[in-house]
Amino acid sequence: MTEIKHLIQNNLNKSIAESSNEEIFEALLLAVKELEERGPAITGDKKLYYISAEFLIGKLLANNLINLGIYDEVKDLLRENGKNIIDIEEIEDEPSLGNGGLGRLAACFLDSIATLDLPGDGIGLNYHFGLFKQVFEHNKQVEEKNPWITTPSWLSRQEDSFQVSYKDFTLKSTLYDIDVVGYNKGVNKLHLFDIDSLDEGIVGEGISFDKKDIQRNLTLFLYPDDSDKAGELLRIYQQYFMVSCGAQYILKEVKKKGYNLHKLHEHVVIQINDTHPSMVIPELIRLLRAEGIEPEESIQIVSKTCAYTNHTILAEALEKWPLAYLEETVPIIVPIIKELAAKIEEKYSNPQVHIIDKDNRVHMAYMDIHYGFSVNGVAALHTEILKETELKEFYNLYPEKFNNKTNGITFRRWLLHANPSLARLIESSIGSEFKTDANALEQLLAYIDNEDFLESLLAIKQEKKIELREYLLAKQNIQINETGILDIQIKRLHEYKRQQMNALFAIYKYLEIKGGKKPTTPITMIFGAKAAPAYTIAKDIIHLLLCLQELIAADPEVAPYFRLVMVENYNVTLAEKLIPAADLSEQISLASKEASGTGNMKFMLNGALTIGTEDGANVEIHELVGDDNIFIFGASSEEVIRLYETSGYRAVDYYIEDTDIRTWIDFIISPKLLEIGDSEMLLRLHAELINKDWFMTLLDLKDYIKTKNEAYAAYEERTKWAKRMVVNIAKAGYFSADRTIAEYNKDIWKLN
Ligand code: GL2
Repeated sequence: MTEIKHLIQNNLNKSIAESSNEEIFEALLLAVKELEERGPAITGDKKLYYISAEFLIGKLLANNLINLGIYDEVKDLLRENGKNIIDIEEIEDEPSLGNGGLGRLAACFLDSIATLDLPGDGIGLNYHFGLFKQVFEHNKQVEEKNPWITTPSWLSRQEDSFQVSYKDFTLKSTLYDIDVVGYNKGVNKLHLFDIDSLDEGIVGEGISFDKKDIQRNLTLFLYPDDSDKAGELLRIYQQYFMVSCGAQYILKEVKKKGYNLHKLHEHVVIQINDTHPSMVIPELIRLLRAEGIEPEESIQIVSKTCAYTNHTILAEALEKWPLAYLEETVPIIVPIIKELAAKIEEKYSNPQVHIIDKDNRVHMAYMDIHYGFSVNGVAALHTEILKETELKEFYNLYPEKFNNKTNGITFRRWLLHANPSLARLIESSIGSEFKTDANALEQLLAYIDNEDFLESLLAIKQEKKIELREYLLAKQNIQINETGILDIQIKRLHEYKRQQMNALFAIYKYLEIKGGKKPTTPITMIFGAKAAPAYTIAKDIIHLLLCLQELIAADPEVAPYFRLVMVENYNVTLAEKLIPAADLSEQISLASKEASGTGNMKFMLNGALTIGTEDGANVEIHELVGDDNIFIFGASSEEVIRLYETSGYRAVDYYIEDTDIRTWIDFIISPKLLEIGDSEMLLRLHAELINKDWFMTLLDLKDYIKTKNEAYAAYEERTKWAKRMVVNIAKAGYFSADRTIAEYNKDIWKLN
């Protein structure tokens, strides 16, 4: 009997055939954990700590079985006993520890770090109810808590515990670890800090709770509503808890290994993922001083240990905490922050680079840049914008600190697990090298004229659409048409990502069909997105999409040709079903605003063609696949930045001057939609688009419609389309997170 079979059997008190799917899932989870415990811990002289508010890790069972190299064995074993591994995978609740791309990136990175055999752990928080669960009621988003921690669980409680001091009280941490197993390699850890005094019972209606009761609410939710002061303070409490526990844990490990704290940077590198963990800098300085290290030296040590990744240029996402708020919550590090700020003020007169601004707000990113040794953006264009525009003054001071690390994704989850049929086709064509070296996918270009290969590729896409149709029908009672083109936009809801532009396309298409112009191939548009609970316009856009879904489905003149659906509670699990089935990948952010995007890479790898702006990593996708294999439209980032600088965009001008645009926008408040929807929400969105439109929807709308019609027409030529799919898959190797992590290690971390 093989090891895994033995372990599963030990955890069941009956045969596999007699056990329920739930029992098998639990036995498998325990068996996998046991194998991981036995696996080799990855060690080395220097270790990375990746600190992040989010780790959007997705379900772990299949992922870990794949990485342990026993997925097929377990699948066969279950089948022999009349069980289907897919049904067992369904049992698992998806961990709710992330929000979007930034959190998913952190998860892909942990996978690649372990796979490349680099010693590197994640540090974060154990949010019991995660982000939130999205449900739709009356065509509106409603938020509910999302409990995901079950027994047994991937979390293993540890002995380590630390004190974290706030102004009025102290909290004692507990630690839960999740194993991170690399592909056929060793094991790192994801450390999630928590408190025992948490009280899940304080959550009332929806996701409401007393934001001031920190000892009971600290780790309830990721990104609790910060639209009022209590919410902002709670976020500071959370962030400081994460970094203080993290820093104490790091120093404990270093001391245990007997390293000299004066040489911390030779043994530790801390990657600060966006600004949520920035307080690790003053906290680590504080702790080193408590260990007896001189004030100035402690600053020098920390500056050689910390590196910062910027993930956005959106001003509202670059955190600036009022100094008064920090004094109210974490006074213990305020003198250090002031000291760090004063040193900069002494050195540089330019107020644009000062950490504390004239309104007494602390700019977390600026602290990271001054007191870290590396600053990176997440795609080539993004890094250029940081250097030339957003962080220009800092680039002038420290050109040597700035570097680019174009994002990547783990092909284990996004190809091997999400699309095993495609992985098999690839393997049968070019061998298995691509599983460990993604660049080997380029060999697929040799198959571009191979009719059998192209047919197989199209057949797999079709198979995935049928699987998706069945899944959505069973899980969400959503009907989609598996014949025709599947056009998908899945990502967080934000005006800069311009789901509203795609909604206006839907309105245009609906009216065109009503006018008698029927598409030759049926069109299915799928959306998936959560809106931040306090983001009013984002919720209005979801409302519009859901109203359009209802309107179109109920219209017999249109429904046979055109469907729009919005999946509920979009998450990693749904992404794994949607992406392999997609034909068209919507990456339509306003140029300059999407730092990178990573969904774009997942779609490409699965043979979807991109319709997108020259933004983020789309630019690099475009370069790799060439003009013929992508649909690019819209204003360039230079044009957009100029328009912002000169206040040269006025949505109302488009509305007044272009009758088409006016028709589509006014449709939002047409009797048909007002009958279905909430007039306040529709009227507000209508007014917003005409009077504000901060992300320039109308600037690119017509070009978008024209380009999407071209893409739909191109889809009709099936063989030509299949060849384009080949190019996209073949060129996706560059976007392996293994490549990204190898670059981080070579340029920043320098782990052996
Ligand atoms: C993001 C960016 O918006 C996104 O473009 C990028 O791909 C990811 C990962 O680098 O980071 N920044 C951010 O705050 N979130 C992102 O997804 N939430």
